[in-house]
Amino acid sequence: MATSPVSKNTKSDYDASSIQVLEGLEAVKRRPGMYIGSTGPRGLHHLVWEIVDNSIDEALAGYCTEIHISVHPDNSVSVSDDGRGMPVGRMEKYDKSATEVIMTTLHAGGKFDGQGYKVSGGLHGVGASVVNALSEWLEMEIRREGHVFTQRYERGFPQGDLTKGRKLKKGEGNGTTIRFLPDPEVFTETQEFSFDTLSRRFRESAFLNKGLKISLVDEREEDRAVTYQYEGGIRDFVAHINEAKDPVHKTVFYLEREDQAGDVEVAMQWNNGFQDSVFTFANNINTHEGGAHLSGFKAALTRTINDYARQKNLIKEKEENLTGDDIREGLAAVISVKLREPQFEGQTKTKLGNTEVKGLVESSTNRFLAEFLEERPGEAKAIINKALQAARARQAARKVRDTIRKGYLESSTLPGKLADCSSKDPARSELYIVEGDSAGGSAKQGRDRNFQAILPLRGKILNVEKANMNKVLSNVEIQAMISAIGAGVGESFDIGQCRYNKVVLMTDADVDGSHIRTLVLTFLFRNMPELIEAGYVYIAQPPLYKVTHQRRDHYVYNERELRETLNRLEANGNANIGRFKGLGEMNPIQLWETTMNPQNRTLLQVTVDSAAVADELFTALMGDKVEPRKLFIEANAREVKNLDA
Ligand code: 1YM
Repeated sequence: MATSPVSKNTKSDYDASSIQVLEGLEAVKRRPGMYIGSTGPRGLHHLVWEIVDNSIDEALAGYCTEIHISVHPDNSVSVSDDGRGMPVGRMEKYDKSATEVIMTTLHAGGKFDGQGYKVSGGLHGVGASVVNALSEWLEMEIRREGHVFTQRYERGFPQGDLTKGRKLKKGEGNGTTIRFLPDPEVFTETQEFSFDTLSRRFRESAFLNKGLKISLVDEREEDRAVTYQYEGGIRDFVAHINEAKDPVHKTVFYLEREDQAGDVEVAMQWNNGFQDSVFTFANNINTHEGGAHLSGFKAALTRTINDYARQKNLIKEKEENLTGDDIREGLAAVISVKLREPQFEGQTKTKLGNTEVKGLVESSTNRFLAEFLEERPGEAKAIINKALQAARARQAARKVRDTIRKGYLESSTLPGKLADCSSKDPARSELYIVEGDSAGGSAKQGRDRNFQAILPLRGKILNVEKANMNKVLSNVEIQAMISAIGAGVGESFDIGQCRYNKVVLMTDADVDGSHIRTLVLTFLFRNMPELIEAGYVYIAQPPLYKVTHQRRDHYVYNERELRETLNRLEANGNANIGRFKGLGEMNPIQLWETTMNPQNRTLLQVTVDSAAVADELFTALMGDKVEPRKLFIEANAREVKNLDA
């Protein structure tokens, strides 16, 4: 919002600002990706985040308690809140209502008074006008000053002024409702809103804004509705993360501190797993790259736990201190700060730069955690024991790792089962990780040995969610993968050393195959996340059926294609349909033609959108509690497929 003093309303001023408005929204239409990241599914959902963020800002300012979102059958979305209602007064400088200025001016999200926190301003944070520009139509309803105000836009152009309509009924409170239809000329592929994507984000927002009620209704399907409201805020978030795990102590640690510099909230609880799940947020934005709040938290955690353990003689005088990694093993934690002027840095602008926040988080965590431990000696002991166990396992793992490094990495011996390619150029080279020796044999014969390497895995690899590092690194199949990829593992992983820029998982198209694939993906996600982030990990798509018709073979990859192929061939029962039970059933030539030949194959690239989502997914799939896992697979079958994609 232009907060500069209102200048004299001369005719030329009016023209100038009108032209600016037009140019602004035109720029958005010309290059939508610059403003919302993409015109794919992410950009589409971004439109909703942009509008809902305005409602959340209103909640942060203390005026809004409920947000309701509906997805309508025509793929339009409405967002409604019970805040003050967007300002409706006339703005002299623009000769327009404030509403229209907000809806047609880029970055007009700023607060009039410069007070309070804002969600927007993070990753994209471009304001409602961008949504307006990219919507075929958008309708506003503002309940404020005793009346209902309405206005409609088409592709960002107002269709008439903001109109003051009927009086508010008794009991009808203030608020804002925006309904919009994403412009099909911008979001070209048929794109629909995903209930799962929307609901997951709203649940996260509800966790991060204690007490705020967010409900979502999907009118496209019956009975698809959720409501989130958490009186415990991020305390409930941590409990949710640990839902599928076994906590090692009862009470979720929680602190809240309001300070001149900003508000801090920390919640944590240890579980008996081996990974840490520490999520950080600044003004509700997920700071994937960490930053000042995370550094402050880590420093305080390491120091306070060590101090306590020494004071209670749980670490002996001549023993080493526990490391940060030891202490964070099995830790589920959420750190959320709210700042007046957050500085976002880093490659993806998700690293918090405000240096003053480190001390703030550090001192509050030190103090509250020391008290927490003093007051609950039983829980404190369980936490320290968990870290001591981690320390022992880590020392053992270090020995194993040294052996691996000496044995494989340093002398650059490759595993015996690997049929390497002749190319030494990682950019050209591909590693196929193949399920079973027989499929491995076909792949070895069928491949193009110039640039395709084959590593067969025997049976199931170890489930890394259920084993500590020591065991993981002692597993032969895992050792073979690590040394074939050649870039090390864990903290010492170096993507620059990676011997292949494509690592392709090729498993049977059945339940066992998908289980093995999940196991390998879990291992990679936990121990070489950079490999996935770099986009080096792929999934091969072997065909499900071979349709033979008039002596020609047609390979088919799913049931829908099977029906289509049969229709197309007008086979009328004259075709022979063979189902491939596994990769091993294909001869080398078939395997090459259908699954490995770059000319014909489809590879699905593995991407992990949000670390928190991925973490939840892997824990639910691979953790040891059966019930949540079953539920999760049922509820997220589509997402699991997306994750693979
Ligand atoms: C469904 C979307 O946009 N709600 C909303 C937006 C605003 C206000 C209240 C608001 C803010 C302020 C004062 C203030 C906005 N105001 C602005 C601007 N819901 C939705 N609810 N009064 C009302 O921040 O001071 C932008 S959005 F620019 F006026 F501040």
